[in-house]
Amino acid sequence: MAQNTPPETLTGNLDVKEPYDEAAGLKAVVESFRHTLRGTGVGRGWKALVNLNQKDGYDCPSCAWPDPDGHRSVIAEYCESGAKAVADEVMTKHTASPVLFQRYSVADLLQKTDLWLGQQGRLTQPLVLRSGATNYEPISWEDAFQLIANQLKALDSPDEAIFYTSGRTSNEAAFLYQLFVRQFGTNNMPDCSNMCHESTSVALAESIGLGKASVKYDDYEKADVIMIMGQNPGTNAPRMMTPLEAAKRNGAKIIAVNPLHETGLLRFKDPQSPRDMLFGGEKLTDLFLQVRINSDMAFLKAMCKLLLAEEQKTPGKVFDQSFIQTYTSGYKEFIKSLDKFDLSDLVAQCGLTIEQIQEAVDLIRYTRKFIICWAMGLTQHRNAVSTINEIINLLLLKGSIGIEGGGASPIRGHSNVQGDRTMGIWEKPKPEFLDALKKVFKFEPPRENGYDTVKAVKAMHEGKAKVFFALGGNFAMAVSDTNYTAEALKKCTLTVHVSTKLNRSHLIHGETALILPCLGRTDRDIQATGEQFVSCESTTGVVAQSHGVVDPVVDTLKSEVAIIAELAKATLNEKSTVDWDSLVANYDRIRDLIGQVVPGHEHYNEKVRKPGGFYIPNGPRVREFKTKDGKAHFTINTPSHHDLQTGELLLMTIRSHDQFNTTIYGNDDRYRGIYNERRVVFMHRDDIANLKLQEKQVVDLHSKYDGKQRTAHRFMVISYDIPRGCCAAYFPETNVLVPIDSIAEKSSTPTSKSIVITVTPAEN
Ligand SMILES: Nc1nc2c(c(=O)[nH]1)N[C@H]1C(S)=C(S)[C@@H](COP(=O)(O)OP(=O)(O)OC[C@H]3O[C@@H](n4cnc5c(=O)[nH]c(N)nc54)[C@H](O)[C@@H]3O)O[C@H]1N2
Ligand SMILES: Nc1nc2c(c(=O)[nH]1)N[C@H]1C(S)=C(S)[C@@H](COP(=O)(O)OP(=O)(O)OC[C@H]3O[C@@H](n4cnc5c(=O)[nH]c(N)nc54)[C@H](O)[C@@H]3O)O[C@H]1N2
Ligand SMILES: [Mo]
Repeated sequence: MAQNTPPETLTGNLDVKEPYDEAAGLKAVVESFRHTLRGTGVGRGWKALVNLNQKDGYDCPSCAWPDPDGHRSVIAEYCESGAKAVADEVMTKHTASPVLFQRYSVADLLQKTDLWLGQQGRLTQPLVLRSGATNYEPISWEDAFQLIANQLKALDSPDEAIFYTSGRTSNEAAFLYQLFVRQFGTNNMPDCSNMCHESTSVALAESIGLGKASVKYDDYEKADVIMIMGQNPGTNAPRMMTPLEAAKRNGAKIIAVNPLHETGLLRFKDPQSPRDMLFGGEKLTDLFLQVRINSDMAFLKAMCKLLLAEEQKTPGKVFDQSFIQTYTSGYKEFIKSLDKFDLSDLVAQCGLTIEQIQEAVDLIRYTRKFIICWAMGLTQHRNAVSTINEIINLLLLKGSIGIEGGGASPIRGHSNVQGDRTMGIWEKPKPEFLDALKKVFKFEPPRENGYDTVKAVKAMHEGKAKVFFALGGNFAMAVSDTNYTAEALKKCTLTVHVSTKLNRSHLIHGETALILPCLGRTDRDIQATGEQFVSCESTTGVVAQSHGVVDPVVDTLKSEVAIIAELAKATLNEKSTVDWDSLVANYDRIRDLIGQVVPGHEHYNEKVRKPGGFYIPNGPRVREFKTKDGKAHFTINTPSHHDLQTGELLLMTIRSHDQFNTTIYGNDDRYRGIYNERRVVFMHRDDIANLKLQEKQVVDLHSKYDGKQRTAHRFMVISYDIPRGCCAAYFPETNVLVPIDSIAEKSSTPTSKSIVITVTPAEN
């Protein structure tokens, strides 16, 4: 079988040091500059950095954390992670030009690491891998569009095509993309959200009627207690540390719930605060709760039970009874259901003591100003949707939804993943959205639900889908069950990737394959009527402009908007009711159309030009719950047990400090003290001893599911402070272990954070 995974070889240079005890600080600033300026040319790198997240600059491509509502730091609103993402995009020294593809065949490139692939720089020209060919070769834009259009038109049904989206696509490109795909005739629009915060969207829609955060940026600074669950903000949302620090200065308490003592949760130095740089940063976490993997629901239930006891002691003081009566349903049933769960069982499940949980309860007992935030540590489990619903139960008891300084705060990942969904990138579009499309564009949109990512992989396997088109991302590496997913992609007649950088998905291809190079977030975008900007939505629902600032590395790149429009023209011909050229010429015209279709985006052009952008309307924020009965819902959820057999461990697949999803910036994970190696598995020292393994021993990891064994070869054992029975390793290398059928109930998100594995000495 041809290789589908990154090479399973070790660097041989692993170095392990003590984990950091503080995040950011001078070291991060130095790292940022080193990364940005290395290879970018000082002028380009600097220009890119100073414009990052400024009100007239571009939106950081690294994460969906919002910009401050008011003051912004003068130099730049950036962090180490953003600087690395920018450097990755603006690098000029190397370009992945056709010469590279002449020199290396696809088979050669497959032998390279993901780090090496990314280091080849920006893609410069459309490339085609023709049926049976060994190397990609240049193709004109026109021929590329014609080739795709011909294949799409030759399909028996539009549902035989799949159109994936990653989360960097702007609102303007996303809106045009879904319009093209629906005019073509399918809702097969899986996106990275399916693997990310889908569980959040499903849970929040069920319980509070909107799948988005109920907090605003400023709420952080007004909160009394902030509980951070299943998230590593120091690495993955470093700019969130600034309001957390401000909250602390205002007297807030922070609770962290995580199997790992993540550095960013311990202490933080704001690289933009001279005071911090001189005097040392803030101790962030007041109460660290080292839970077992996937025991969060048991922990939350234990909290609810202890809070109920407090409420019974001092009725009306602990729960917000007036909020509960006016705005919620299901309270009585929920309270009654708590009797079914034994407190000591719950406490034992999460691996904490009752005193620790009581401490958390004491912190929130008398306050309503309570925020809970969460990320992948909660969304990627089988019972993820119910766990998130349990978060809402707790917030509803406290009346913490729709008040200043309180609320639900999922922290989204990709910088515009939330906006893409708002623009209609969704395999399950709402009938109202389709009705609006029909009215404005005068066509009959398809009404049947399309494929999510997991269903898309299966459809390709089964021959039900034959063309795979990706607007960004790295599907083959991001989706679970790497070998299964790769085999699915290889069965396609055509795979197409619109990309900024070379990645492994270009090498795991259908019979014919295309790479279409596009402008990135940092690039200036000039069209017929002049320079254009795009817009993005942050995790708190602010829509703001993003202007590219550097000249594209070559002039052959097209914007995502232009690529979609050309493809639509070539595919739909006279069938389309849209004047695609005029939309590309001036993106204001796209925004005018969005304003007619998407609620909250009326007068889009005017509102988005206001400095800092605008908040889109948010029901829960004003206590309007768009559920069937107009109330916020208490739900009854049951914790799930992982009955591990002897020798089994529960694996979570996480990010290192030197990666952005599947883009690897380097082999270090500085905050966790790991240098020069990614193939490591973090284990408790007693588990290492019990399994008769040694520190730094090379092992294979196996998962068994539905009678099938999957193996990830060659990882080095690291003794780490992690609960017994739990272990951690980096994705994407461990995605081979995540079975395609192991998905969350209701959201179908792969269970990337709870995989039962065994660990054995490496075969060779
Ligand atoms: N630099 C950088 N920034 C990024 C990204 C990146 O790769 N690099 N990716 C972006 C994207 S798309 C996303 S979605 C976000 C991801 O941001 P995170 O969700 O922070 O990313 P992960 O590394 O997956 O970390 C999950 C965290 O949850 C914890 N965890 C795992 N399982 C459990 C559990 O069962 N319970 C609890 N309580 N905790 C658990 C882990 O120990 C870890 O701290 O970051 C975004 N920002
Ligand atoms: N085991 C495991 N698997 C996971 C996760 C996990 O925690 N564990 N996390 C999941 C999560 S949260 C997510 S969001 C997914 C991520 O899945 P994806 O979004 O599919 O993956 P990325 O690595 O973010 O995509 C990187 C590629 O996007 C392209 N790119 C970058 N910028 C642009 C741009 O501006 N335009 C275009 N067109 N292309 C661009 C580059 O070519 C780059 O190689 O992975 C998921 N997979
Ligand atoms: Mo994500």
